[in-house]
Amino acid sequence: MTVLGAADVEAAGPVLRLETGTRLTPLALERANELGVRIEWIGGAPAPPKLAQMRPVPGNRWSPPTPPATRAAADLGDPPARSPGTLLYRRGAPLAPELVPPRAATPVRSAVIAAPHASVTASLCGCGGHGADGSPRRAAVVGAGHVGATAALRLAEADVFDEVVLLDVVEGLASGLALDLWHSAALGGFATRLTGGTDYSAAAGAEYVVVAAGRPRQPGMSRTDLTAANATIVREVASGLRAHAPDAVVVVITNPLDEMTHLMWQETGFPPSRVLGMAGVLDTTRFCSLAAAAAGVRPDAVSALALGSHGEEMVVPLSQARIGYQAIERRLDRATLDALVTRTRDSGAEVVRLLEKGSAYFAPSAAAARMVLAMATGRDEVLPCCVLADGSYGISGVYVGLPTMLGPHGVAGIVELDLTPAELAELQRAAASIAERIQQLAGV
Ligand code: TXD
Repeated sequence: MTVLGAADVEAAGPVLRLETGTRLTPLALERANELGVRIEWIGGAPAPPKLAQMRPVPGNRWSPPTPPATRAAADLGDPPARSPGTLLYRRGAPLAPELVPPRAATPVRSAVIAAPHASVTASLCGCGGHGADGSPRRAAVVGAGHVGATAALRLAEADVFDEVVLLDVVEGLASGLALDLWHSAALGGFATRLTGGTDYSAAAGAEYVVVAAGRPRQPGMSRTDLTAANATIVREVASGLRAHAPDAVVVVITNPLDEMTHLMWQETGFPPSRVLGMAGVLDTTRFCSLAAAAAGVRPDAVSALALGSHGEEMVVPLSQARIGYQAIERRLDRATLDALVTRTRDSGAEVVRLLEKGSAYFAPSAAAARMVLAMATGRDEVLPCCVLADGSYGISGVYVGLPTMLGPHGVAGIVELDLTPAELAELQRAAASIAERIQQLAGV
């Protein structure tokens, strides 16, 4: 197989003709995009990549496109629009085109201002709101505690929604915090209106709901110690969402994450593509930061993903991790890597121990906001999310952390990476443990 680099692209002129079987490095693709070099395949387009296969979720609107025979360089990878999250791949590295679903009909910013039903907030400030039908774009966050309030602020600061609604059982808490957060809008430069309350009817029409209601860990507690208390809360929240936000995509944060996400799916009765959990994005960013410190590079130069469960059975497949374009296993020795994975797994407890009261919330809220914004802006990102396994990786019927293509309506597909047999076995063991714990939920 011939592999061409950026220098070959630079020397090619306006058109680069490639024999089938020739590969371009990601940098070469980037360079082709930058220079506007058109790429033509002699004898047909390349076969889909062996590295990863993607399964569409049943009932989802997306299905994998057939690769065209001739593809312009821009179609091979327009970095900002098509790259998956920097958590998984180096910033701007193009996702293999065969894995990229067609861009969803996401409303563009200019549609906001032109929208006939533009709310005062949006029309005054031009925030990126309004759905395809011109209705205001709304997100909700249930649980106005540390994670919830911070997530609401992060969502507002992104200036994508017309309104972010914060809900909590404690009278006055959500409305007080929402008012306080909204008072920062002029300084923060966002137009999203923050409102708060106790009544789920305020979440009506929300496209996305982040659920951060529930007890956090205290020092010495495991995540599963929270199961009974938080299962009651999740059931209550699910009933509110079923009644008032039946079309929302729900992002669960409440611990124990895998079990609570499964419970939310069961209790809402929503399709699995609209119920997902946040843990992998957090665990991944923790690993990236720790690995970056060990390697002496920027955290966003590290690409990796944390799968499996949010806890003891977290799986960080090192075969998929990179620093820049170099396999992480070639950059850091085995002992260092093992120590990094262990520390990542224990990071939540490490923060809990230091805080002495409550658990982490800055990184968790950033992770939740990242998931919501990936969906809301139609960035076609692949992020590690807790999703209902569909047979990929030989796992089905259980919520577990897997690489997930996110679309505007939730889970667009699960990406199957070429894991080593040991990594695959570890992932399957994690799923089996989660399945056992889910069985026990029925009695809680
Ligand atoms: O990676 C992850 N998924 C996590 C999970 C990372 C960090 C925190 N994680 C979990 O999120 C944590 O173990 C908890 O289960 C939740 C929320 O953590 P947070 O630190 O925000 O807890 P707080 O500050 O105690 O806030 C919880 C809020 C509080 O204001 C309660 O009044 C509210 O939840 N609450 C409710 N709101 C609405 N409806 C109901 N029924 C309800 N019950 C409690």
